Amino acid sequence: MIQDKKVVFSGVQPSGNLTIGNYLGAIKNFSRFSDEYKTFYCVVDLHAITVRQVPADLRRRTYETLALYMACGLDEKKNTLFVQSHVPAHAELGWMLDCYTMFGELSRMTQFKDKSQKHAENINAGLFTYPALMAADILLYQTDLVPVGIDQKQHLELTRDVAMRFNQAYGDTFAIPEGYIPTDTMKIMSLTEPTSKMSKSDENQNAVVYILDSKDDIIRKFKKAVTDSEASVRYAPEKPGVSNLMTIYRAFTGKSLEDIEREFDGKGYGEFKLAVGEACADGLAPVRDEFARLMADKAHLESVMKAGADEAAYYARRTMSKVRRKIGFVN
Ligand code: ATP
Ligand code: LTN
Repeated sequence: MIQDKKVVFSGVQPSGNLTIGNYLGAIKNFSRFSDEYKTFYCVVDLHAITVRQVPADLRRRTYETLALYMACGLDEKKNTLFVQSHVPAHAELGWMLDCYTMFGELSRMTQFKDKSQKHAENINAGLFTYPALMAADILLYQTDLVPVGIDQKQHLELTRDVAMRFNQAYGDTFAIPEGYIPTDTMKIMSLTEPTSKMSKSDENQNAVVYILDSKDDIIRKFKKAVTDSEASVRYAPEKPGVSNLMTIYRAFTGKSLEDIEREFDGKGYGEFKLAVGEACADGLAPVRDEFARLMADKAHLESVMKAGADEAAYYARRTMSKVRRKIGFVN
């Protein structure tokens, strides 16, 4: 709690082009907290280097991720928007929390297991301790609520465990955060392999719809989406492809699953997929336009990230002085 307001924190890695999974699962929900909460939305570049990045791409994507936050409705006057590496306290508390996070706990993280398989040539220590840095991000701001997709649930539980362990050892230091996981869109699936998560680092371009894809590309990708041979628009566990398309259509139109089943009753998948593609492209059009406008003014983006970092650093300092004192570091 900061100044009587509850605190929201979330982050997105500038590690690739953002997808409609990032949009529907996370960013689209961020702006709903702007009025009633003190909100911190961070571009987590320190996390992104757990996987090898091309420096020029990392720099460009850091600007792009910030611009996308704003294009998705986050007003810089109502939200603290900043870049993780601009507030050194993240790395500092990250190190300290490494020392309160167990090897066994980190070994059980499914994201670590997945990413070590995918990047077998670069299983670095940062990839392993990634969740302790994420805990630092969250705990630095005395966060109450963390909006994320379901894939981050395990990391959030670890964050809570670490915070409780620290509080138990030293007395109340950190607020214990809760996740805010949207039930409707918590896991958008790949279009080509609908039993796995749509991921911005997928190599298959047809599997992933990017927020900034053109209307033509979006429609083409949905046309190619994997479905099944039953030819009926119905939401069911044995129909992961169709169910995923229905989830996306629902998110962009606000229609219920029953309405959607009725709308496409007796119609083929061709018509259905076109409707999903159009709804998605039209829903994203304002975001794309606003993004282009924002990216044309780098100086403004830089002033937003500077002001955000100053504001974040102020709150981070308050937590850090408490933590230093409790651990026993000389002032
Ligand atoms: P990567 O593929 O590089 O691991 P990612 O696409 O999972 O990245 P992150 O930056 O790790 O993206 O995640 C940003 C936010 O988007 C997180 O809150 C995450 O839970 C959410 N998110 C990512 N993919 C999806 C998805 N397919 N469905 C719903 N939410 C998602
Ligand atoms: N681990 C998250 C990104 C992330 C995050 C955070 C999300 C880093 N720090 C703090 C919420 C709160 C991911 O991979 N999606």
